Amino acid sequence: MDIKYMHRALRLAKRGAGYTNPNPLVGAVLVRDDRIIGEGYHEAYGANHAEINAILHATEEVSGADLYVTLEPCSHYGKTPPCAQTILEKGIKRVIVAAEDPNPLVSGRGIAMLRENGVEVITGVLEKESRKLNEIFFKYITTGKPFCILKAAMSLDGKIATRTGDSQWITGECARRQVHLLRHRVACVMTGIGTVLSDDPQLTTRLPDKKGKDAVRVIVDSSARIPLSAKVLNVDSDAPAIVAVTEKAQDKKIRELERMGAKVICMPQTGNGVDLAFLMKKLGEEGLDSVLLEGGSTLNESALRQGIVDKVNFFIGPILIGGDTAKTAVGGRGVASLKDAYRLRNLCTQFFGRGIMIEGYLGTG
Ligand code: AOF
Ligand code: ZN
Repeated sequence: MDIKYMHRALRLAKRGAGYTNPNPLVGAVLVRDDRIIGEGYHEAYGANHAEINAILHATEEVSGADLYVTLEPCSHYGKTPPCAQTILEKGIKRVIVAAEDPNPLVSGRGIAMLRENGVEVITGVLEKESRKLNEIFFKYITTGKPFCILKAAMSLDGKIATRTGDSQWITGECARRQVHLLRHRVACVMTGIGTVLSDDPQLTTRLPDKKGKDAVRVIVDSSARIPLSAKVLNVDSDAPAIVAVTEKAQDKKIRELERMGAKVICMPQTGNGVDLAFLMKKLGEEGLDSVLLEGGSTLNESALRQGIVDKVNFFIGPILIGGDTAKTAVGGRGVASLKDAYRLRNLCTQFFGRGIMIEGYLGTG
């Protein structure tokens, strides 16, 4: 029973995807006598927390009911009063929690507050699923750095383009739609100047029925070579563009970019190129909790080498391209010895049309 209602709460939580950043996705279900009497989710950043929406939508008195919630109820005064307090006031008798809130302002205090006041609290129900749903929130709230997903579309032999640079389209419609869902989900979409010059992408979210929100477009461009006519700077979007440059960029060009409404961030130059870890920190300070890296082979390799990538989503189309000079998903110098290879864990695969997506996590966390 606990699992059934928590599954429902997780499904509700997902409806907030793309709208709650940098806050978590949370769902809540109120149950009495094996009947749902109220449900809700966190719909948008700054709006009611999930528990409050479930209470507000309840079709009957909630006192004595059970509350299933995918994240520990909060105990702090933030944009809204503490949910744990409302739960106590409403006389809810049992609270079933999927995952403890990693927010240092809460982390266990919500559960403690409920228990101290006589509410039965059960924890860890579908915890893994809840943590995965909020992997962005868990990283961002504990480190202040965005969760970074490296996405690449490639042939079965690992090429992201032919030797002439032709890359449209290696994967099918189904996989491309999934990429647009990812763009909707994250705070930023990031690419390099090489991709802007060769493909002139828009990096906006284009889902059927004009659904979805645009992410902030981030262009890594150390010398500020981006043409003022580039689509990423000119698309009609509520989300701004950020151009990440180094001191190599000319002041005049920086001013021109700023006049067009772009934000310019100046990154330090490191021995190996631009300091992407610094850029991640800066984006985090802007409240941006996640980055979908849609770079070319050079940027992908730098990102991996500098340790900013949390997971990869490799979309593989059922074609073979070949060619010694055709670019692969991860370029640069690469590692010399297999012991230095980037190893992925928690692998999973998914089919998209005739293509396949492989997901894997980096790091040891
Ligand atoms: C949410 N939605 O459903 C729950 C949250 O910025 P505030 O005041 O809305 O508080 C955000 C914190 O509240 C968030 O970091 C998390 O720790 C806790 N729980 N947040 O936005 C919710 N349950
Ligand atoms: Zn709350």
